[in-house]
Amino acid sequence: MVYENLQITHDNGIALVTISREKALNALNTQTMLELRHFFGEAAFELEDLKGIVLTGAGEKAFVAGADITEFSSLSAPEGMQMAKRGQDIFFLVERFPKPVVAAVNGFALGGGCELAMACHLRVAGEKAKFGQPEVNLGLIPGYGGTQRLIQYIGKTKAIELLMTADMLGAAEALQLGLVNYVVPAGEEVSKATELIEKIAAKAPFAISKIIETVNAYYEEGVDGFWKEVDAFGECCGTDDFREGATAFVEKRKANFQGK
Ligand code: CO8
Repeated sequence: MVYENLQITHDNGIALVTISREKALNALNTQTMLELRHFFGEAAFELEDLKGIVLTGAGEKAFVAGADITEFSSLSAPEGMQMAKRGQDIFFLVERFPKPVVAAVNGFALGGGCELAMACHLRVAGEKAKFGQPEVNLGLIPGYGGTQRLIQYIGKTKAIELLMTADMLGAAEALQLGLVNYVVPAGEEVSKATELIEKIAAKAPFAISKIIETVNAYYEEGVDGFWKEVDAFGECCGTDDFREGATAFVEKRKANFQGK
């Protein structure tokens, strides 16, 4: 697939995905959503020696200012359901991606943009970043998982307030509430996100994929996360990397994981 709205670079094992519709504050139109689906569902799996993915928005003003409002102003109820379900499925691809995905939030992360950042495993915010779910201003509610993930990150008390008032959170407050992992000076979001991926890349890749799977399991309806952990722990024990990690500890040296 030829991407119109995603710019992708792949250097030193780190894919930098930039959503590039700067004139519309990187709003997620249908084409962009299709490109995200293709990247996280197919293309990223083919990148050699991938350590992780940094997701950001073009320009200094926005990460993503939401779903593209010009595209959905006349949706019928069934069309709205279809669009929300399709978007949720795409964001699940992000959340379930087996390597770390870090959002580098360089400005507005609103509506679908906040939801996309929340689907990432980690979030680094620039000091000018702003987060919010302003859908009620449009007579809507979030449709790409925002009502669920916002509660997961910051708890019901503050989440329901933000969802009902459409108030925005600044970076410092987002950090204090646990919505983001780090706040950095504007312009340093991508380098901090890259640093986090490099740190994780020194660990055993299979174990990292199992961390993602088991943490996600906590929130999955009908899944026993404790049992999932038992299962995944056993799988890790069957890897060469586990033997290497344990041997390296005994030999007082740094482990050299091979991802096997
Ligand atoms: N969609 C389309 N265009 C947008 C969007 C958007 N979400 N946000 C900004 N733009 C466009 C503006 O229309 C403007 O275009 P133009 O220059 O052609 O007029 C350009 O980007 C610059 O924006 P502003 O001039 O408004 O810039 P300001 O600095 O004055 O304001 C804001 C910045 C505060 C970010 C403002 O643009 C804003 O409020 N944007 C909308 C934010 C919003 O409501 N987001 C939520 C959208 S709904 C959503 O995401 C639901 C997701 C789930 C959907 C489920 C399926 C139906």
